[in-house]
Amino acid sequence: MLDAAYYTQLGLRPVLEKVLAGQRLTPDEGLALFRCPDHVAVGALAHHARTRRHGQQAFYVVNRHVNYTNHCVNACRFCAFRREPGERGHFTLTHEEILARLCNDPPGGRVPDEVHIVGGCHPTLRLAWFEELLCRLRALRPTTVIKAFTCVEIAHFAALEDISTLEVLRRLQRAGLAMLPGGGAEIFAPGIRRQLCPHKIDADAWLRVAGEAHALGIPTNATMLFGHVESVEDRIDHLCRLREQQDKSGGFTCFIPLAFQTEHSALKLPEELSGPQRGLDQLRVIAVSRLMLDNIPHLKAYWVMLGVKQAQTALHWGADDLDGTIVEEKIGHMAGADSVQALSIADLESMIRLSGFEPVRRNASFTSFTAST
Ligand code: V47
Repeated sequence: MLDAAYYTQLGLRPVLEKVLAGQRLTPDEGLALFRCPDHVAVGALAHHARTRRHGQQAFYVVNRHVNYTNHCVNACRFCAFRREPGERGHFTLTHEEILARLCNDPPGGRVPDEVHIVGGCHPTLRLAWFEELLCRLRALRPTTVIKAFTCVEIAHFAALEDISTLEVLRRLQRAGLAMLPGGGAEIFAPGIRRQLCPHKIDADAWLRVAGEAHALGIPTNATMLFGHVESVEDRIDHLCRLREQQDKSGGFTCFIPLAFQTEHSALKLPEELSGPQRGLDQLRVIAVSRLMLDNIPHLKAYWVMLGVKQAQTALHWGADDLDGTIVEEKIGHMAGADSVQALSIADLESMIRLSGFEPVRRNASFTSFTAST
C-alpha cells in the first residue's frame, strides 16, 4: 500500500518517510498533501498514522447534547442555530428543562457517560446560573462527565462578570465542569474570521483560554469549521496553531473537523463548494489533520455533520472516534444536516464492526472502561 516508488512519483517521498518514522510534518508538507492528486494515497498515510496510535480500535461514547439557548450576541454569519429574541424558534431553557433533557434515560437505556452542554452567548445569563446548573446536574448524575462551554462562552462569561477567564474556569471547575468541548475555533486566520464571525474572540484569545483550562487540569477538544470560504493555507495555519498550543499546554484530547452545513446559513458558497465533490474534500481534511496533529491523540468523525456513511468511511482516513449516541442535536440539524438525531449503542458498534474496526466504549477522557448501566 505505502509503495515508496509511487510516493516518489507523487512528490511525497519525504512525507512518506516522515510518516513511517513518526516525525513531524512541516506546513509545506501539509499543503503538498492537500494538493496531491491521489486522494487514496493521502488517506493511506493517515490510516497508517491512525493505526500506529490506536490499532484497530474505534471509539464511541454514550452521551447527551443539550443547547441551553440560541440567543447569541455574536451573530456569526455561518450559524443557522441563532435566533433573535421574538423570532420564531428563539429559546432559552430553564434549569429544569435542561436537567430533564439530560436525565430522561429511555427505559432500559444507559446513564450517559458524558454530557455536552453549549449554547449561544446570552447577554444576561450570569455565571451563578451556570454554576447552579452544574451543581444540580452533578448531584443528579455523579458518574457522568460534564463537558460544557466552549472557549468562546468562557470568554463571554468573563466579560459579563468583569473577571478573568481563569477565574471563570476555576469557578466552573469547582461546580463540576470536567472538560471543555472544542467549538468556537472556526478558522483562526484573521481575514476569514472577520468574514465568518467578526464579533467572536480571536484566535489568540481562543487558544489562551484553552491553555488556561489545560493548566487547571481541564482537558479540552478543538474544532475546525471547514468547507466554506477558507483556503488550504488557512486550514494548515489552523492545524499548526493548534499543534503549537498543544506543545505548550498539552490538554487537547480530540480534534474535530466540522464539515460546514450550508442550509439556512447567511454564508453563501460558490457552486464548486456545494456539490457532491465535497465528500472527497471532507475525507482529505480528516486525513491531513491526522497527519499534521501528531500531538493530539484523537480525531473525531462527527457523524452529525458528516452523515453516518461518511463517518464510517472516515475511520479509514485517519479518524478513530465517532462521538456518540447524542439523542438531540440542534446546531447541525438547524443548518440542514440530514443525519438522524440519535444512534443507539448497537448502531454505533455495528457501524464500527462493519468498517473492520473493534468498537471501544469510552468515557469523555477516552479511557475505555466497563461502565455501569
Ligand atoms: O463552534 C455552527 C459549528 C460548533 C455550523 O468537543 C457548524 O466533542 C457546521 O463544537 N455547519 C459547535 N458546523 C459544535 C462543536 C462540537 C460538536 C461535537 C463534538 C464536540 C466536542 C464539539 O459547530 C461551532 C461551529 O464551528 N457550526 N454552525 C454549520 N452550519
